[in-house]
Amino acid sequence: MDAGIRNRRIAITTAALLAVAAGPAMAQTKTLDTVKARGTLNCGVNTGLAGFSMPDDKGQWTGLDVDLCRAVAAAVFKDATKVKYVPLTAKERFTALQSGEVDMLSRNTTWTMSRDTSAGLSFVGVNYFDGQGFMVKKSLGLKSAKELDGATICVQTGTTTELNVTDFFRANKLNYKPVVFEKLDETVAAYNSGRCDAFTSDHSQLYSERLKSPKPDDNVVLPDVISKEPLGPAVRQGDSGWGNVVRWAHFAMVNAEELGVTSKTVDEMQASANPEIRRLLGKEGDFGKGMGLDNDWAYQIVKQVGNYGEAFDRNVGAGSRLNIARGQNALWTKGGLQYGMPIR
Ligand SMILES: N[C@@H](CCC(=O)N[C@@H](CS)C(=O)NCC(=O)O)C(=O)O
Repeated sequence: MDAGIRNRRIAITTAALLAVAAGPAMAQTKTLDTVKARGTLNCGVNTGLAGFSMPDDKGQWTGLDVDLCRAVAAAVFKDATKVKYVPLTAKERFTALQSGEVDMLSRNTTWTMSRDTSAGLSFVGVNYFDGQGFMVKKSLGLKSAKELDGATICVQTGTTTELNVTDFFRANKLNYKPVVFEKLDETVAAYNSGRCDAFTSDHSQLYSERLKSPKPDDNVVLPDVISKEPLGPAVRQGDSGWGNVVRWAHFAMVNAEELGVTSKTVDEMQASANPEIRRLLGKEGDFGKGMGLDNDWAYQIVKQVGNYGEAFDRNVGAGSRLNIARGQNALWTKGGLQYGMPIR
């Protein structure tokens, strides 16, 4: 082998080894260390979406997305209350994450390729599988979105919703007139006042807004699902150590549900002989340490926030006013898509 090539190979190999050696350590000195030093998690959430993220009159936030912020705080600080909620509109959310104003986004945000690649974000999971639909006045007597030819449709800017609605009408060779707003309140108000025939958004949001509307029963959500909207948390690109914390906080909740570990049973489950439960709860292995946390990281999540099923039920499911069926958000063992990667 020619000496020049050999030297180059050695140099490349050395650089690769150094990168591998530096990789995990570097990742962990980023957001995780910043968050630990600050003592609170800055979590970007929706400004107010029932079931997902909503402040009450005392400023207490609840919702499925809020619970993910709480889970991360429980894993990092052993205290789910150490969260500063930063309400963000659809348009503001990505700059807030990119600029460092928030450490993570947990805000009904669809994981798309452009956002995950060129927008500087990194999606780390899906905490709610959704799809876009339409809400219309019951008095119109419509049965399907394909009957919306010529309709005026209220839509919010800065969302995937805008593009999907264009695609849907184009693909079905139908016409429509978009009325676009920057804020959700304006969009919904325009629909409620009769300025638009339909309001289009993710199905979960349609149910949430229907509930808030002056006369919920006057509105129907059409059965059509015109897109895939995998909603999930995102972190900044290039911060994989921090991404791991958020990703595994979600998986811990899903795995806990699958293993039957709830906020009520988690203490007694610490004595379980089931190896999967023992690893989840930090009784065996160093799974927390591998992320820069203590090994009871998932115990704290389940104890303080609950498993995924508990969070789903109380926020959006059978135990909530929204009463949304588990559907695609059921565990994979029950015909759904929620699947926690194994802790081992
Ligand atoms: N999942 C879609 C839509 C998410 C979204 O932001 N929806 C709007 C309503 S269509 C919303 O939540 N608005 C609340 C706000 O901007 O304050 C996306 O990621 O683009």
